[in-house]
Amino acid sequence: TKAPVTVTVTGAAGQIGYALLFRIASGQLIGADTPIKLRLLEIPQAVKAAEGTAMELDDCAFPLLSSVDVFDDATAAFQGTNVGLLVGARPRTKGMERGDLLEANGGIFKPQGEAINAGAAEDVKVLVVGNPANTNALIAQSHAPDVPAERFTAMTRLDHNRALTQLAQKLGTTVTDIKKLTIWGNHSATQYPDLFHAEVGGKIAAEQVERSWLADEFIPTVAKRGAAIIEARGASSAASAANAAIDHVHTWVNGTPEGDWTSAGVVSDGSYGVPEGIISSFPVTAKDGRFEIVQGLDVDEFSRERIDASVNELVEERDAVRGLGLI
Ligand code: NAX
Repeated sequence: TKAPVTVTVTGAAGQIGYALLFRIASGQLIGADTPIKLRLLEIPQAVKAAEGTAMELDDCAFPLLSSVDVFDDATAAFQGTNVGLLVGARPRTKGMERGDLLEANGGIFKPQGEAINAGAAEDVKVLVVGNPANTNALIAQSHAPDVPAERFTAMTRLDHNRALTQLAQKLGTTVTDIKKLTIWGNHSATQYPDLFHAEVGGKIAAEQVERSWLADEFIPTVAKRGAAIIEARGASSAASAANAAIDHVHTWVNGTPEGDWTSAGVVSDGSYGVPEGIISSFPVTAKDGRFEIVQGLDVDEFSRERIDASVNELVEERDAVRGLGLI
C-alpha cells in the first residue's frame, strides 16, 4: 500500500458529510490502495454529531481508514491536510441579502484559507462544495498566499454529471457514450452546460438534438436541478453532491481519460475571456495531479452570450466580496 493521505472534511455532520465520509473511508476518493486519515471539522454545536459519525466510521472497520479525528478549530483540522473538502457553509436563509450571505461565508472561508496556508501539506488540494462555491473558493484562496492558487477549486462536477444523464436520456444512450461535455461559469442558475463541443458516439451532441430542446429544456433543467431535488425530496442534493465531490478529487488525482475532459471551477488564467483570478468552471483535463484548462475551443455566439452572463455574475460576486474586504 501507499503512504496515507490526510483528508479534512468541513461540515462533517451535515447531510453531504454523512453521504461523503463513508465513501472516502472505503477508498473511493483516491484509490483502493491508499490509506486515509480523516480529520473532521464542525462548529462546536455539531461536534457531538460529528463524533457520532466518527463512531460509525469505526464500526465499519474499513481496511483503509487509519484514523478519524474531530475538531472545532480550523487550524488544527487542516494540520497536514493533503485534500481539503470544504463542505460546511452558511446557507441563505429567508430575507437574507446577497451581501449578508457573502459576509457570513467570508467568516468561514477566510479563517479556513488561513488555516490551510498555515498548516496543510505542501501538495494540498482543496475542493469547495459549500455555496456560493466559486466565490467561497476565491475567498479561501486569497487567504492562502503560500499555496499555489491552482490548488483551490470549486465543484461543478454535480452539474456536469446532471448534464451527462439528461443528454443520455434524451438520446437513449448511456453516459459512457458522452465525451467532452462542459459546464462553464458559476455553480448557480446562470451556469452554461455546453453541448457544442460534447460528443456522443463521436458526433457533436448539439447536432443530435433540436435546438429548442437544448435552449428551453436541457439548459434550464440542468441549471435548476438543485431546486427540483429540493422540491421532490424536501431536502437539497446530498448523495449526488457527495458523489460529485468524490469524482472531482478522484479525477484530479488520477487524471482524465485520453480524448475526454471534465468540468471544474478553477482559477482563470484569462482563457476564453474569463477575467484572470476568478474561479470559474471550464473544460479541464487532469494529469499528474494538475488540472489544465482545455485550450483553443471555438465559442459561437450562442455559447458566448451564456458564458459571459455566468462569468459576469462571478465578477459581481468578486467585486462584492472585495467591497466587503473579504479578499
Ligand atoms: P447541511 O446544512 O446539512 O450541513 C452543513 C454543515 O456544515 C452543518 O453540519 C454545519 O454545522 C457545518 N458548518 C457550518 N459552518 C461551519 C464551519 N465554519 N466549519 C465547519 N463546519 C461548518 O448542508 P449540506 O446539505 O451538507 O450542504 C453543504 C453545502 O453544500 C451547502 O452550502 C450547499 O449549498 C452546498 N451544495 C453545493 C453543491 C455544489 O454542487 N457545489 C451541491 C449540493 C449542495 O447544495
